[in-house]
Amino acid sequence: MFSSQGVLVLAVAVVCLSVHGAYAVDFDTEKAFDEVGILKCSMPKIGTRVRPPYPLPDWENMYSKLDVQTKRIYEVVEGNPKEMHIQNLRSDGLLVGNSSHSTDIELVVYERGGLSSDTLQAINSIGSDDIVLDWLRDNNQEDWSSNNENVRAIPRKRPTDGKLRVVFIFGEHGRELVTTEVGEYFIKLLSEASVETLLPIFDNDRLFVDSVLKALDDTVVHIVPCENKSGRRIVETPDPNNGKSGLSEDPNICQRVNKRTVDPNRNWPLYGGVKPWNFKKSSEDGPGASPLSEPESRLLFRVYDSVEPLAVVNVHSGMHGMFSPPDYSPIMLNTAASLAEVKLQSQLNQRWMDGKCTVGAGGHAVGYVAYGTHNDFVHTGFGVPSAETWEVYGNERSEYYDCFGLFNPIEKDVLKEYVRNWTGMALEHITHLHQGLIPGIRSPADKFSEEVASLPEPNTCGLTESHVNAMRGLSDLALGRGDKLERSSFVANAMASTPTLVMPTFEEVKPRTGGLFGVVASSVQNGKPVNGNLLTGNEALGQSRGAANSYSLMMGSYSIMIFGITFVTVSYYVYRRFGFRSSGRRRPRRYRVWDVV
Ligand SMILES: *[C@@H]1O[C@H](CO)[C@@H](O)[C@H](O)[C@H]1NC(C)=O
Ligand SMILES: *[C@@H]1O[C@H](CO)[C@@H](O)[C@H](O)[C@H]1NC(C)=O
Ligand SMILES: CC(=O)N[C@H]1CO[C@H](CO)[C@@H](O)[C@@H]1O
Ligand SMILES: [Zn+2]
Repeated sequence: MFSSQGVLVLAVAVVCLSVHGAYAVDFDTEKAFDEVGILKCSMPKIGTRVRPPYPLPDWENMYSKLDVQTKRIYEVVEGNPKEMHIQNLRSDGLLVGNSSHSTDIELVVYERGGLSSDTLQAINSIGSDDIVLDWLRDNNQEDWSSNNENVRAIPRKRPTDGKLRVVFIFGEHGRELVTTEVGEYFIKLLSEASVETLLPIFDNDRLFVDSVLKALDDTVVHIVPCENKSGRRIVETPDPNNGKSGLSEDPNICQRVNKRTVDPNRNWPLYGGVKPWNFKKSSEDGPGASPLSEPESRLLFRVYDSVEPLAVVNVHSGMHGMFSPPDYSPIMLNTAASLAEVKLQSQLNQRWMDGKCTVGAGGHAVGYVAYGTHNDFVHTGFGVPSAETWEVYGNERSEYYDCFGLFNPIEKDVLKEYVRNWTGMALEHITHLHQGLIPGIRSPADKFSEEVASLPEPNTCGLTESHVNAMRGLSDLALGRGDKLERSSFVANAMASTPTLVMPTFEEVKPRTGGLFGVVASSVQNGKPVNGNLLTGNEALGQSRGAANSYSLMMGSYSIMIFGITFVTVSYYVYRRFGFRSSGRRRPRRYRVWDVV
């Protein structure tokens, strides 16, 4: 004889058992963050739920298909041959079986006042895929995939205090249509940049518009309006499943990866091929056959190698955010440049996005760590001092297959406002860079400017007490507060005491599943961090050896299972007795259904 409650509990037990089989391991991120002292940050969740049938892009009146957009961009550039140039670059990419996979990108260059011979020479001498193959041959990929001490940035030929060379990348993921709209508008606005055209963007602030134009006089802007053309074409292909729920296959509009299910933002050498601990086979972020195997990554590598930019912005959508490296760790870099950057990003966020953006380390702010990313390699491999990821729009309350609405505005005036605001943001970012506000770019690498020092302390993801202390010390130094020597050594100590949190990888978590209530004790072996371990900066550097701290970072799979059964059973009885009550507590965003960067 079974009561209905009994049947329910039995069903729950079966579900828990099968979930337990599928995900036999878990890693308690929250607990790890608490142990290492990561400060809580602002992660606003933006959006409203839309029910099926889901909206689809209006290609006639609102969004533009790739070919239409490309044609218009050529027209804009050809209308201003003195200041603009466009180059089509091809990569034959890799050979798979008997077929080769090639792709191409457009590279738009803008230099106010006229293209210099130096600029044109850099563009015209962008090398072939051989540049990439030579680098791969000359560099040990095991060093890069473990980010060890042999890793070296490609040396620069140009100084970092001359012309400001910046690169903006749009359309790395096909479904993020709003990004290519921002790119096209940015190109158009640059082509006719003047006091008259910029005043409406900057609220008629003449003084500020003058500083923007002054910055542009000293800047070369490089724009890739659509990095992933084939991914984008899949998204544009009509699909009978589009806009319907209850699908057995992902609709075209949800396409992120390229045709070979490789994500071009996991195909780079830093931590190349490393899978995160919670990697799922079916997931969207395949790293590819090997680092730089994909034609898209190769093309960008060739561009950076020749242009030698000082700043790169990689524009995505799926949420509102502004991130800096690293993507591979939830803890931000503790350098003057990173700390200044998050202060400036927070200011931009208030001004242009009413504070909707999550600001901070990529590996924290998006809710997951990622390996082999574009920005981490741009920062470490090309030594680009400022490598930012911008997430320009997201409806985080949209349903799973509402990919158009999740990644893109669905109303025309909203799209216009986002395009305008992020273009303003881009111009203001360039102005900051030109004014030397990010240390190391047209300014000393270890100092805050007075302007940055005067900005309020940001509520930023991936900061610890050490970051806050370093930020305060650097501000005191810039504003002449306190004893100079004492403050300098305070900053040095704060930076040296930055904790490191090494997240476990897929391979390392797997073998540790054994044991009832399995708890993984972490330790330091010969100064080498064992993954899942929490180390201080000094320990990670191997200066403090053999400290055998034990933390229980993992909840064993059995405890999850038993917890699950108990929780659901108790919840059920509580529900029967008292009904649901809204607790008003926001669940922190962690692991999203679709990846955004
Ligand atoms: C590749 O070409 C060779 C020779 O033409 C053929 O024998 C082989 O089956 C082809 N492989 C694939 C995967 O098509
Ligand atoms: C765009 O910027 C304006 C002016 O700063 C601001 O009022 C508006 O709310 C911004 N739009 C969004 C979507 O945040
Ligand atoms: C992300 C993406 O779709 N990239 C693709 C761009 O186009 C070529 C053509 O197939 C693909 O090889 C890339 O992977
Ligand atoms: Zn993206």
